[in-house]
Amino acid sequence: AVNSTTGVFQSLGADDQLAVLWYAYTEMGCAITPAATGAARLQLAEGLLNQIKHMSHADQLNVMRELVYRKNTQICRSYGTLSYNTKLAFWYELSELMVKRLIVPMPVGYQLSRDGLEVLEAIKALDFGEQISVLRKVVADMGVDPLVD
Ligand code: 45D
Repeated sequence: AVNSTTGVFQSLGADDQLAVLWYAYTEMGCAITPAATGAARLQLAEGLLNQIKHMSHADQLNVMRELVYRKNTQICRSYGTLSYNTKLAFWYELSELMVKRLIVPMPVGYQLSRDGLEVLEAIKALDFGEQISVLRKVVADMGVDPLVD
């Protein structure tokens, strides 16, 4: 179930992937404590997060789309140096910053596509540990591994 859900997630377009991640965050939000994500971990991603925080909303969205599409940019390469859990913590922090309006928010009344809804339902049907596995795989594949590219 973890592998098939991951596969279908990755076949979505960038906007659908970002929207599904957002809804997964809103559903899991309270289950993931900031303590679990680890302040130490976030320090490693801090430079990257600061860089993104200072961009316009349009650029912030672009950066997230480029991470999904693995564009070979400076940001995608520095993201690629992070460990799997730090990548998860990075996305978690981005959604926290969206809530604080420091990162481009979801458009009001945003409608997830049918495919996106299906993937979201598939993720919701998994148990918590499996959900973390799907999310970890998904964010691990984003960005660019600087040693490979
Ligand atoms: O205009 O270290 C659209 C544990 C449309 C413990 C848009 C853990 C067009 C160990 C694209 C929709 C394993 C628990 C706009 C860690 C449009 C440990 C914008 C786990 C504006 C770390 C969309 C942590 C946008 C976990 C901006 C499970 C979407 C972390 C942005 C989970 C979406 C984190 C974002 C999750 C989603 C983060 C930023 C699920 C982030 C989700």
